[in-house]
Amino acid sequence: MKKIILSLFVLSLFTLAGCASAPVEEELSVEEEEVVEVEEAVVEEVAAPIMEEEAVIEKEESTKEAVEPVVEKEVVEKEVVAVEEVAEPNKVSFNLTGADFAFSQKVIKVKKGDVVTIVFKSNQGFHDWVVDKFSAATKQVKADEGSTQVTFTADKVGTFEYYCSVGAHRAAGMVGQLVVE
Ligand SMILES: [Cu+2]
Repeated sequence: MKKIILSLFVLSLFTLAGCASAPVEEELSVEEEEVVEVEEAVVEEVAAPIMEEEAVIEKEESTKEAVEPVVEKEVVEKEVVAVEEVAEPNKVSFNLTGADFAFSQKVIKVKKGDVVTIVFKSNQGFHDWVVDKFSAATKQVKADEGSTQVTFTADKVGTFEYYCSVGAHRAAGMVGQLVVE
């Protein structure tokens, strides 16, 4: 009887072991595969943002390379402009008088870019001082009116006639030459 009970017990153990162990192994292996798959997915998920970051960095670098030379050029141009703006223009002034029918000075010489001021007064009669090329003209003044003046920039090279615009004074010879060198 003991042998039969023992053998039944052993048999039932085998059966139990067989029933129990086989599914457990399968379940474990399924779980392990799932874990591996999840881990791979996580790696891919983590890797994707890194690759995106690298792409962004490359983009930023390429953008910087494209932008930087332009910015430097602009700065250089600005500096040049600033130097030109800071450079004081040369200022020159001439005192002229008018009479019937001539100016006290027949020739006025300046340099291109000079800021020219003509201080004009009449010693006799009614006169003014005009140069069309620079749209410069004093007021017309009488002998007892004191001085008047006009300022302009001589920004063109050449020889330009200045004259008195009163009546026929110009035709009468009330002219001179503004020479811009
Ligand atoms: Cu005149």
